Amino acid sequence: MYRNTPPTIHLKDYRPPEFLIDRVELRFELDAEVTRVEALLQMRRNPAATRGDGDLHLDGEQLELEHVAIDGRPLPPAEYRVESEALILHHVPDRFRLETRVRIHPMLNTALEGLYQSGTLLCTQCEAQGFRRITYFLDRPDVMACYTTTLVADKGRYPVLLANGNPAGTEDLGDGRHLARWEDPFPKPSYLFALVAGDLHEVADRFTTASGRDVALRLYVEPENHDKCDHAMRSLKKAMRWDEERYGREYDLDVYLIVAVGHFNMGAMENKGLNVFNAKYVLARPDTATDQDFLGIEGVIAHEYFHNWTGNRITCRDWFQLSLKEGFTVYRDQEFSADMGSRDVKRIADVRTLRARQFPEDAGPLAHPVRPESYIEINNFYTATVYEKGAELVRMQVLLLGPEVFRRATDLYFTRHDGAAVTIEDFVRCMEEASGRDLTQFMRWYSQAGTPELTVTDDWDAADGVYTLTFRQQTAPSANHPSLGPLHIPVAIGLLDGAGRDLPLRIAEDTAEPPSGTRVLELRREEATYRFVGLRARPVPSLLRGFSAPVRVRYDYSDDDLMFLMAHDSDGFNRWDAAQTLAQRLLLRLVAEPEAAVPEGFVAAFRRALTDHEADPALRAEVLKLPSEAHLGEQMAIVDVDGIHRAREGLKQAILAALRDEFRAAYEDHRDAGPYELTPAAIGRRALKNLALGYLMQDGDAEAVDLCTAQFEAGTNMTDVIAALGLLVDAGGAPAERALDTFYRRWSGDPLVLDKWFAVQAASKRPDALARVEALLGHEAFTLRNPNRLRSLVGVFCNLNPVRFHAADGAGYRFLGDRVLELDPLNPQMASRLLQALARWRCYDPDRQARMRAQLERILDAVELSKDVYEVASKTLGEKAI
Ligand code: B3K
Ligand code: ZN
Repeated sequence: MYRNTPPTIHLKDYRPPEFLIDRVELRFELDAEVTRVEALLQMRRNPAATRGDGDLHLDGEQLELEHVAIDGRPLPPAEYRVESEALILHHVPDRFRLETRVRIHPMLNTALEGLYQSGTLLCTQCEAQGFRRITYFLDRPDVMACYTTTLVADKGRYPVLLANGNPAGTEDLGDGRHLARWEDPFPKPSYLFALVAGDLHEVADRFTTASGRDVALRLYVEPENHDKCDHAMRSLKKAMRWDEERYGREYDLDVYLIVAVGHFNMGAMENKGLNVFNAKYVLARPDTATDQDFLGIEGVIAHEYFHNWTGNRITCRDWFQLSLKEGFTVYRDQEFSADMGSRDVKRIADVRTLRARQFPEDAGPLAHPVRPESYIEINNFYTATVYEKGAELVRMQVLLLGPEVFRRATDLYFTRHDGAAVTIEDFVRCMEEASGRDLTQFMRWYSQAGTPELTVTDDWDAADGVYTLTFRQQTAPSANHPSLGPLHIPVAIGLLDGAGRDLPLRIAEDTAEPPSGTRVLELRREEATYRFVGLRARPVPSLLRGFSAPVRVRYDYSDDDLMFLMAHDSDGFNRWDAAQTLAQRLLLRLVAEPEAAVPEGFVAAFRRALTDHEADPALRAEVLKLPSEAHLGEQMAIVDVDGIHRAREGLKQAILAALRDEFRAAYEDHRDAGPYELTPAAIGRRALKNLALGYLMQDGDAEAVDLCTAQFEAGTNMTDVIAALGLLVDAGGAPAERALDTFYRRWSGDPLVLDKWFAVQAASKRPDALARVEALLGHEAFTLRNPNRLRSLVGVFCNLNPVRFHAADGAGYRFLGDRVLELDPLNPQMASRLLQALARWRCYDPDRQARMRAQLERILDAVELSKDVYEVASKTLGEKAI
């Protein structure tokens, strides 16, 4: 907790560690109240380091030191100093064995960082800097060591004892306690350390690697969840096979363990050989989890598994390089999911996320490059920019190199850097060497904050049959982030003829046969012009196909062009994007002119999309989903909160009035005929059916309410049940209350399902949503101490219910301020995440701005603040430029 300004850490200050640690032996006497940790570290001076003051500085927080010795000699107090975040040993030899013993208190650990209690389990979370809450250490990723871990605990309370690596024996200690030893032969940074102890149910399976090694796979869950593990285990095996086939990467230990815990700050953690997961990303049964939950599990299981090579075997030199592992691993999991399901649907979902989370971040006070240059609290940098934009940077490199060359480049990366802690330059250098290309200019993407804008103009010369496209790129500089000059941007484009077919893309200078279909243009200058020759008529351009670069494109399409692309573009992503642009444009017009009519052409285009029985239902559902209120707000200089809500609800109403019969038919045609299936086709059918139900419920029509109630009552799968419940809650009245009651009675014993009950109420469109959310804070099942519960009520209200959160009286902001101040002493990471709902405060009208600002100032005035919240509040207010 900080009273004064906490220090800022800079990338330019990076120095290699003065000491290295070759071996780590840990012994834990586990107990929820008091755990003792003995550490034995084989240390030596780093020959590559510049010599400091001769002292050894070890990181440590909230540790009670009981014993410290060097080479077996206990140190007298004159030879060391304990500070609040360090243990400093004076004048240590060049090579020595350090022994420490500390006491820690898992039960009092509400920050969920280090060793903590979740239910009756004990578990750890060390990334980024949690290991220093377990023992004194050089807690930085470029110190890699081999670990042996011994766990001692009560046999009754903690029958299962897990740590990283391979099992290396167990013992009954005869006094009611037992012991388990684990050895991890692969050097790793401390952030990948993990242990778990508790009464866990084990689900076992096996995997034979491509080279014939046998790996034991085990999933550990609390006993009542034993029947919700199949999907996670299947996902793991698919991910293991995929990484062998696509990247030639095999698993390396004898066991792969995943533990599901109920209290977890984020999604999951890739600890070597022992992943710890938020239960939300493991447990699923069709009656408890939605299709999106199932897909989320598949993606996160794969993501953590892929980290074994991209993150664990090869790790980050320092935390500024976080995107080295996260950007690449997100790219890998996105591609895995695309291969497992529908590629276009996956790309649409990923771009939706990027635009909804990363673009606003990049345009606001918390903007930072994919490789940040400074931070106060590293936990604040696990962001959409580092993860999602980082993945886009890898995707662009794949596009520039082509898949075969990219594979050669990753082979080189894995061979060259195995066992090392490296930088983003090291990664890009492998791309350069494998391809022979110069990516110096491309590297700017990693240092440039802000979303580039690409303005496109065109010209048609009918006499010569030449179509000219001119691209102008610009990235707006901001206070802390200058513009670094033009970026190297791959722009995939197509040109459509009057019948909607792709034309050959012949540029005057071409010597080889040009591609017909898609051509990737590589922009390198502020402005670039391409002349396409040999055309008979003016084509319609399809720009940035597949979203080939994380930029905003400005091109003056006519509505007719957009409808044409919606119907004909061979690029599935751009068909969807054309529909989004069309709807966005109409919605923004309706915000400005509430009385404006909905053009007949728009309704006709929606009708075609809805009734196009040839098209994949999943894609149809995506096309028919209107841009979110938050997304529309991002397009306005001053967000008109109520105007946007009114326009969007009004347009849905108008679409329903015109297409009611078509929606009814779509609903009927896409009901599940047989038992629940988790195929892309079945998921797509349910998506379209529930989208249709959403439109049908738009005017509170009694027949629709009956249909919705019937779906809620009959539903055997959670996808259908929760979709119906959400719509009933939005409609309000007795049917909603009855359904909420039924749902609660049925599911109050299942925390993950109960989270959904909180979430649908927090997302409600009803004017009394905040009152309800406030009342739910007092509900017996609510607690601030469980991150999932907190996210489902407070997080959903503040982030996914813009019209109620941004109510003009500022009550939503006060509510948020209260929660942040209440939460900060307990769990700074969660408090700081929550506070980010105010990041875009400058985009609102003066009244709302003043009210948001007042909350930010009130928070900053608090006597004691965590670094996490201090950093976000101060940067958001912009008072202290960092
Ligand atoms: N590497 C972890 C995230 C750790 C967050 C620490 N605040 C999960 C992941 O990205 O796979
Ligand atoms: Zn990750």
